[in-house]
Amino acid sequence: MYKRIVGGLVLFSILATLLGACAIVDTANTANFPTAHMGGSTFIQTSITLHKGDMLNLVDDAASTHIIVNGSWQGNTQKPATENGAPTVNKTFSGNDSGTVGPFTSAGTFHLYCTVHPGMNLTVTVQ
Ligand SMILES: [Cu+2]
Repeated sequence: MYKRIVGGLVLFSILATLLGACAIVDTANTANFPTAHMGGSTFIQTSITLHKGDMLNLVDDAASTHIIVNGSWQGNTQKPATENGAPTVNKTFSGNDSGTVGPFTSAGTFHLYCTVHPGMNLTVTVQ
């Protein structure tokens, strides 16, 4: 009985160490960069400020597909755009997932939108 408890404790501490190590690796990749969240059909925030060289983290908080590209919605019309100094963005989210776009290496104001949801625009200011 005593042996079983000790064995369980050892196993638990090994698992806790492994999980802890994974968590550290996961956050190290993305923690330093700004994050914009997406809901069911909108960006939760419609603008975000980055520093030159930053990546942009995008988090899909909903069970909703988003396809994020360069350009913007103007009314109900998609206006794809190539903006000088902006990285090419073409990132698909399938719901409750996240991803990174960039890096944004030039200062300026850039526009991203979702091809699925009319009006779903994000303005990225890089300084
Ligand atoms: Cu969308």
